[in-house]
Amino acid sequence: MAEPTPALPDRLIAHLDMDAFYASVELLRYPELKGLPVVVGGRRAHAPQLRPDGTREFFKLADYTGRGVVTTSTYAARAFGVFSAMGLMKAALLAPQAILLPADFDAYRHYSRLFKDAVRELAPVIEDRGIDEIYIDLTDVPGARDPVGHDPLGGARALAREIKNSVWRATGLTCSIGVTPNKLLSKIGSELEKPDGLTVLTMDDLPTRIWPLPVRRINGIGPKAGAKLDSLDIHTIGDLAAAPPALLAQHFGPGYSLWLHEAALGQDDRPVVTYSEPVSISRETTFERDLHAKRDRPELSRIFTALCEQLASDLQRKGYQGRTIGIKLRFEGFRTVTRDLTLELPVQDAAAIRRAAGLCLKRVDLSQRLRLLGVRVGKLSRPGDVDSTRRSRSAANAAPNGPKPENLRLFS
Ligand code: TTP
Ligand code: MG
Ligand code: MG
Repeated sequence: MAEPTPALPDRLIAHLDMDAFYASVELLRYPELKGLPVVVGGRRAHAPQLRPDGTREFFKLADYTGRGVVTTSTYAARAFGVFSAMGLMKAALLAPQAILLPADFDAYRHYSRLFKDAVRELAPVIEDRGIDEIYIDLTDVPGARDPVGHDPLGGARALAREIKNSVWRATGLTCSIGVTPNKLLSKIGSELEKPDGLTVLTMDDLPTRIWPLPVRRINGIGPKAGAKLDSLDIHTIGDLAAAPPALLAQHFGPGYSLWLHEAALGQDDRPVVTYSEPVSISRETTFERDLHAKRDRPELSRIFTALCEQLASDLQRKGYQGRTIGIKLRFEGFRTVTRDLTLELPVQDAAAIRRAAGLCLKRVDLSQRLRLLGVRVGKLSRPGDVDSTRRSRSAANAAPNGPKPENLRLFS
C-alpha cells in the first residue's frame, strides 16, 4: 500500500542569507585568501599593500592595536572562535595569523543589489531584510508546489537550489536558504546548515529540528527575554512550547507571552511584504537656463512655489505628512547645496512647505546662478498617527535587525 502523501503547507516561504557576506565579498577581490581566517573590521590603514612583484602584503591581526570590533569573519576564522562584534584585540589572541581587512560598504551594497536582482528574476515576491538577507514567497512560483517522485516538497527544493545557483552565477557568492511554511521557521532554517546550506522543513520536523534549539534562535527573543527564560529553566524552543501559558503570561505580559507560545509551536502568519515605506518624498527641476536669485527672482519664485504645490499634492495623494522640509540647489559648475529644517508638527500643504523651504533658502549664499532647485519632505508619517515620531521608533523596535527602508529619496 502506498504511504499517504503529507499535505503541502498553505505557503512556501524562503529565507535567504548570504554566507559570511562582507568577508566573502572581500575574498572575490583577494582570491588568494580563500580558505584562510579573514576578519573584516579594520580601518583604511589596514588595506593590503601591493609589493613590487605584484603580490599583496596583508595586515596580520596579531599586529592590530586599537578598540575596533570584528564586523564579520570567514568560516575559517570562526573555527578559532572569532565572531561578529568581538573586539579585534581579543580576536587577535584567538587567531593571530588571521588577515584583517577594512570594510568597503560600496562593494557590499553592489553585491547586495546583484544577489537580490538574481533572485527576483526567479521569484518576484521578495521582502528586503537588510544588506544580506531576504524573505521570498515561493507559494505562487510555477513548479514550487509540484512533487518530485515521492517528495511532495521536491519542487520547492529544486526551486531553492535554482535560486542558490543563480545567486552564485550572478555574484560568485554562496548563500543559505531555509524553506518552510512561514517566515519565523525559515529564518531559523536558513541558519541550520550554513554555509552553502539548503534546509526544507515542514511542521512535522518541528520536534526534531526546531525544538532542540536554544530559544534565542527565534528572531524576536533578544538577550533580555532569553535571560529571563533561562532563569525560568526554559532553555530550548521545546521547553518553551511545553511551558504553561500562565507562567509565561506572569513573566512577560499577555501579548508577548502569547507570541512566545505561538513562536515555539512554529506558528507565524506574517506575510512577505514587498513594499517599504518611503523615507522622504521630493520634487526637483532643472532649469532650461541657469537662473539668478536676484535678476530672475519672479521666475524662480514661481518655480519654487510650483514645486511645493506638486510636492504637497504628492504627499496628499500618497497619504503622508512630514516634519522635515529640505531644499536642494545646484549651482552652475554643479556644486550642490542642501538645507533642511524640522518643524514641531508635520505638514502636508503647499503653503506650509513653501514657508519652511523659504526659510531654508535664506541660509544659502545665492550669489551664483542656479541650474536646479528641489524641495523635499522627510520624517514622514500618516495623518492621524498619535505621534508622528513614534511611528518610526516603534517600527525600529519591532524589527531590531530589519532593513533600513529602501531609500526612495529622489534627491538628498
Ligand atoms: P550576518 O548575515 O549576520 O553574518 P554573515 O553574513 O557575515 O555570516 P553568516 O554566514 O553567519 O550569515 O550579517 C551580514 C553582514 O552584516 C555581515 O557580513 C557583516 C554585517 N554585520 C555587521 O556589520 N555587524 C554585526 O554585528 C553583524 C552580525 C553583521
Ligand atoms: Mg549572512
Ligand atoms: Mg544576515
